[in-house]
Amino acid sequence: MSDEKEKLTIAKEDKKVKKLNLREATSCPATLQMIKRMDEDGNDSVFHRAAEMKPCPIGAESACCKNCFMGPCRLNAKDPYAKTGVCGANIDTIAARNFARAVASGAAAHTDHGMGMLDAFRGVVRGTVGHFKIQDEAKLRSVAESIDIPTEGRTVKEIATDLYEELERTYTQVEGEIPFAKRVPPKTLEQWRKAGVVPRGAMREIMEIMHRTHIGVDQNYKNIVTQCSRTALSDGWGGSMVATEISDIMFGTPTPRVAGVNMGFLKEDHVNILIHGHEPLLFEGMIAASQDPVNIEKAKAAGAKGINLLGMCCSGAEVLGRHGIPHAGNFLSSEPVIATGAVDAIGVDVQCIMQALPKVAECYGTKVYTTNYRAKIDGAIHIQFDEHNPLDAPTKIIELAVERFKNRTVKVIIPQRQDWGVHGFSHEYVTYMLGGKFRGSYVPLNDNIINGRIRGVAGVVGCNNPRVKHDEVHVEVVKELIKNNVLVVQTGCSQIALAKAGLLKPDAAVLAGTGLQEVCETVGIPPVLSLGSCVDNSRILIACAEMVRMGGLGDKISDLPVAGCAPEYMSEKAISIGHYFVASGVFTVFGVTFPSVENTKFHDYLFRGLEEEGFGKWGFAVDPHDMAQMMIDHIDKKRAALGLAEERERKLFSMEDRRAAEG
Ligand code: SF4
Ligand code: MSK
Repeated sequence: MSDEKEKLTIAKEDKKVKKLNLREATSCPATLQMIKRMDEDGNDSVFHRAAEMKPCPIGAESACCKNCFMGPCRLNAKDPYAKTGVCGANIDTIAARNFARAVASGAAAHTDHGMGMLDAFRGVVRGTVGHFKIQDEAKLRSVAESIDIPTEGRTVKEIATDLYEELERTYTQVEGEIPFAKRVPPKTLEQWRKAGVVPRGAMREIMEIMHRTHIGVDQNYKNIVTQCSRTALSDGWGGSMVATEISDIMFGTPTPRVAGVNMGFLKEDHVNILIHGHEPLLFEGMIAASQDPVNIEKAKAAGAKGINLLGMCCSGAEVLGRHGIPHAGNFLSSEPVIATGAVDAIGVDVQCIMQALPKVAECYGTKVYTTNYRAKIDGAIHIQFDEHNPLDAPTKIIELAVERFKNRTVKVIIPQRQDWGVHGFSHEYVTYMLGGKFRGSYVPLNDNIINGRIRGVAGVVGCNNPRVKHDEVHVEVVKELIKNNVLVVQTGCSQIALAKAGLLKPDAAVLAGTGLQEVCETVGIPPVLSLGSCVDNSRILIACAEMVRMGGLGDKISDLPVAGCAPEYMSEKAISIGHYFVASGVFTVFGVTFPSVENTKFHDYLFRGLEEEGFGKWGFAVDPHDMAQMMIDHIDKKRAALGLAEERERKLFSMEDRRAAEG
């Protein structure tokens, strides 16, 4: 190549590659330190790739259809009704179908996760699974009773067998209502029945949505949204709820415990193993294998002081609350944590595992081990996890991690950040903490909402997305909410962001408004409660149902002064979660971008029409303060409708008040 031509090529390349502004990428100091290291080492990360990859504007606005091969058809989001697709599909149909397919994929991910849990539970019930067993019999009984399975005078095996068979219907049933529909407040269920959205079985709903979004089938956006609701509800009150409840029954219902988050929990002198993904089975197997004296001895023989386990993403969020295992970071930290050089093995199962991990692992001398036949990755080593022998794959991974520890060649740099907080709230614990062992109920929560100390409750959940500054939006939304006396409950990567920001500590109550602060100090809780992984959003649904059942806040979920948001979402699962909250009656605000075209009938239906029909509705904002304000306004609207706009508590008049009143 001539000099001139070479210069031109380099100039072109420079123009193409937008430089990543590291400081604007993340508000997490540990992640920043590691992406700087990656940058200096010439390795790219999700942040670098996001800077280089401009989102396709047509796809981003859901104005593109690829549902048949006469297309792809691109409509103009600025003039959405100017054109149709080749088949005549208009913008409302195209956007609704795209949205519906995201709901289907997200719901499938959660329900398949739940199915994985049910597979293991079936093995436990039938005695074909080694090591795992039913650890929480009280939870087994309460879940069984909630769907009318008799428990009085029956053995654990009898109840568990019936529960397994009943919950299998969540997936396979072709007519009728999914079992957990029995937990839905009666007035909400009545409204679902009228609207035709009570799920039959998840497999049927997901199959039907894929059929209805095929070319030439459902071409009425409202009808498509109805099936979105039915499918999303089969996730929230179906697949996700089964996943949560079975995990609690098999591995124990979480109770609050102090646990640590961030990369500072890696230990240079230990064999560090990271578990990343979603289903708790691999992690539970790994916990047991890492405590096996034989495996500990192998690590010591290699010169390590022991085996150090850490979680990542939702796998980590679940065991953080259940067992207090430290958490290394949320979704966008999954590459940076490998760049520490301290990770000796990364075991992954399903969901949110970036294909880039094996390459980053190679750069820092470590390995990624896939363990679920559903999720293999080029460049990773596959060691199949078998729930019948749940310690086998973890033991192999430990052995390979020990080998890597012995042969570490990469300089280890561990960011010195350790953030402590309280994790592991569950709907059961919220009952207990407010009323004690014998008077446990949601009455004190409802009372504090009625008397105005707590303005309302907000769920702040979901992923990270490199299109916005990592963690910052989560943290700012939550700070604004608690300042305004809104109690916040959290799941997934969002709660890890808040844990890193120190808001999961009881002393974070000083950042709350006076009413919420008073409640937190009396009960001894933080103003932000961490509930677990993505599937544990089902705990929020159960809490909403319980608030309705306790009375004083209306008779439907849509009456409650509650709201939800996913400020940095990125996954299709988040769309399914958002839509099951909306269909359940909750106002739900998303950040980053929204997959619909403004000024269209479909968009208006999601953002306004659904509420008119008695459901919740969608909202969208990019700025965290706008997001919080939208939620607060909605909470106030619901309080006003319940007649709670004014503080109801008796106010003692001071002398000054008396003088003012007497004029
Ligand atoms: Fe185009 Fe219609 Fe085919 Fe979609 S289904 S790609 S709008 S022709
Ligand atoms: S892991 S779905 S990035 S919360 Fe559940 Fe985090 Fe979102 Fe994955």
